Amino acid sequence: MVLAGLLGAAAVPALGRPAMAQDAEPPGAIRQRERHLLNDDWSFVRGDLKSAADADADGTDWSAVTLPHTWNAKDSIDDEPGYYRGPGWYRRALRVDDRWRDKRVFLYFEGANQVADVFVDGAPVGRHVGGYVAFCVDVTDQLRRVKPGRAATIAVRVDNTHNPDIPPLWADFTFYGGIYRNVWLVVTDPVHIDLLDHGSSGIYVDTPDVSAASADVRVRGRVVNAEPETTWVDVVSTVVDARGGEVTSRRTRLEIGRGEARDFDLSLPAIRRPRLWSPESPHLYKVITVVDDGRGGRDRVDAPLGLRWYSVDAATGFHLNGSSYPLRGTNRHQDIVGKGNALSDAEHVRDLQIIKSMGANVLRLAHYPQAPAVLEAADRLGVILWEEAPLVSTATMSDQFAANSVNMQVETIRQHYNHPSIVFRGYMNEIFLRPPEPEPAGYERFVVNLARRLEKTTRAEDPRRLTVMAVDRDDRYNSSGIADVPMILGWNLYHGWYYDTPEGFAKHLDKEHADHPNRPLWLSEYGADSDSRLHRVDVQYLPVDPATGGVTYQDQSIEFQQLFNEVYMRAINERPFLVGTTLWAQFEFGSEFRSGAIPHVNQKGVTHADRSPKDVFYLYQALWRDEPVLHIAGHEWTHRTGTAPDAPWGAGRQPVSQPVKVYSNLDSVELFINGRSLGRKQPDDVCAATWQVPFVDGGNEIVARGVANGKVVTDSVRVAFTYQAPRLSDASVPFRRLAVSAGAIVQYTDPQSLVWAEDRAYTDGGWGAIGGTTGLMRKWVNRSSEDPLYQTYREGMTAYRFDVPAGRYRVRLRFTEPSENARGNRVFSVRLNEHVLVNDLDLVAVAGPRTAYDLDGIVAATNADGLKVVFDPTVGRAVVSGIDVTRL
Ligand code: GCB
Repeated sequence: MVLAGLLGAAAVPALGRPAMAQDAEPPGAIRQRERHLLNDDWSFVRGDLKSAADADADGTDWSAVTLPHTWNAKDSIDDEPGYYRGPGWYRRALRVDDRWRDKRVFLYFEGANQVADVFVDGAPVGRHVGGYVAFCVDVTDQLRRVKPGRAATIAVRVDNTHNPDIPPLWADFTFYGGIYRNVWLVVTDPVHIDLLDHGSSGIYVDTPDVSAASADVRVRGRVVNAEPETTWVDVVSTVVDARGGEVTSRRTRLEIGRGEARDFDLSLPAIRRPRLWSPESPHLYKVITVVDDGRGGRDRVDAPLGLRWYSVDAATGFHLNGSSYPLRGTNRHQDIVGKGNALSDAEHVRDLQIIKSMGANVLRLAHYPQAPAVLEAADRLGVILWEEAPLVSTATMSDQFAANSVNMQVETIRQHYNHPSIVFRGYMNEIFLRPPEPEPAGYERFVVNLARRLEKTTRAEDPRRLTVMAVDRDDRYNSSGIADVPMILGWNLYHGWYYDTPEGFAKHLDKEHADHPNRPLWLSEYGADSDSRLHRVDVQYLPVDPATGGVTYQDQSIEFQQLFNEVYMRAINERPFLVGTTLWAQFEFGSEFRSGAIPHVNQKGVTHADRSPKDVFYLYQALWRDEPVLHIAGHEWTHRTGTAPDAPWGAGRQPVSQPVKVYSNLDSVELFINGRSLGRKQPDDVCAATWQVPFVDGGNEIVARGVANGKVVTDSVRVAFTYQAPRLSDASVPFRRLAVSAGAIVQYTDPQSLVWAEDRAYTDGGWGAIGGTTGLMRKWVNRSSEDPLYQTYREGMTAYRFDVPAGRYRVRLRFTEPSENARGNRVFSVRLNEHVLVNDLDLVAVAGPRTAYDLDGIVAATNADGLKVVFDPTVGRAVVSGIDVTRL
């Protein structure tokens, strides 16, 4: 859309109602300062303009956008590698209100990724570096040049180009660009509480001493006098309780010269028998600070206040308000796949509610500071936070990188100082994961020194919080000395996923604990990817490659993720020395380069990207919540297939025994299939109970039943089961259809609910592959959303055989070239019995590498031969990803 010409006054939208007007009147009846949300009526163009003045000119293809906005919501999830990293411009008209004539006017951005330059009518008013915290610019002088009632053009150039001096540099999440958080217009009197201290509220509340008996509150801040003469101001800080009643208060008087600012520091009379803040009882007070010059110049800023005290101990973990308090929870990115990082406040709050409903008491904000709405929700709902600066995986050995890193930490601390939910402050994640190549001399020393500097800054800025750093499984953290810098060391461990078996992580933690008995430890990440289209009947650990120590196949089934999390939770519960544990991750999130079963998405979420819980969510709920939890861990496995291998010839369709698991914190649970009880079981130490359930061909109703506090609790799920006879020509089980996911150890359910069975070797009378080896392509598939079907494959087989009865069959074949093979390096022919389906198929030539390619054919089978899909290689080895055989 092209917006013609300069936006005249007539086109300028009216501002909404001041956001704070509905607040209760504070003591002294001074309202909070005027704030207007400025999210509407922006225009956006991706790319650069020659100058800010062009934001006012014709000739650019602007499109209308509403904030929060990112330009990478879609290009980060398409088949094309990479996403746009460069500049984009936003502009908006702002009608200048007559009432602002003697006021100060500011623009407050909650976040823009990652460098933002702000202009008013072409004149620069401020620049901010760093994509994950707020910044504030004073636009008073520029707006004074605009006639009241006329409009100014606000233009913002935002740039998310990779910049070696701005963290984060490389990480497993997408660096979406844009003004992806709220923008506010703030109007104050000339005498006001400072807004320009690193984007903070200007008020810093401390609780130097809190106990059950009493709490000390100290309030610091700075008052600015933009009047043309010296003035006296009264500053009053008052603590009010949840009902608005005054609890304690103190005042002071300041003389402030014209154009000057003065600091104040108020120690309020102690609060006797305070109501404490905890995740179970997140009681909030409020600190209202008012300045008044007695001549109409006034300002007010409110800050949340939660009274709690805590400590950490290497042997006994975390303590809150005097009691041992194991922190159990999760990690979250600000991300919704398809929307990127441009989440509304309501979406942020919903995420926190989900986390709370799972029973988590702690949340690590990975790997950067998150929106104000997140922190407010954590205060209110009761979730302890670990907040961290976005130094991830690597650093640039430059003074500017170090300076930006320190500045980001200072901004984060000052902006979020008053949130009682924040207890932990981090500043690095797996910083030695990807050193620059080649690694410059002195790099390790640089990184360790940067950590020391960040630690020192954090302690100086925020002496009452606890510092923490997350590291990956690498000796370098110990050998370099960086592990000793923070107060707490967090380990991100992926035993059983990227390497080793799941139990390995407990051994690792035990060794660390024994080697460093005075170092408090946190399990900051652990997790496994999953996809609800993938299921594993006999779930087991992944085989470990003896040569590399890595796993040979990544089982992304829902069932493996459950097993993995159970193993971890069992070991976690046995290790009281752990300060905290935070699973990876609460929600699936966008990571452009990722290529699991759902490309561009990190699938380790215990909740899907759309926020629906995976079954494993209930493992945590059962473990962590006191309310009754009873959940069949099979709501995502509603279509199954299988064989009764020992069924006698001619016996018809037999029940097939497959496991069904229930997560519950009830004493005992009874499971039923189609109305028949399978007995009662007691959930184990990780709240799991599993039954072998005889599924019949067709519909099955599974019901779990328990009793909690005298009340019956149930859960149920319907499962459509497709029986496959062990011998396909058994007339008592007329053959219908059989689909196989070549190379897979899991079942795959396609969009039509057809279940593609696990691959297997041919057995007489049945079906399967003759020869060949299986493989898993760790790359996304072009031109299909059925990635998991195409990603697994078998190659080098001579045939797949199906010993079906005589008849006509439709055969659908699914192919992809899994390697970066060039054209001509793999050429093969495919026959359906004697009938040639394709000669000299070269997948790269017909489709390209890693691209879905399908062939269908019809063939007649005779009793003697059944159906053979024969692969004849001309060059290299034949490959196939799926075969679907339907009787016509
Ligand atoms: C990690 C990182 C995190 C990744 C995660 C994963 O160790 O800290 O950013 O997303 O592993 O899933 O690989």
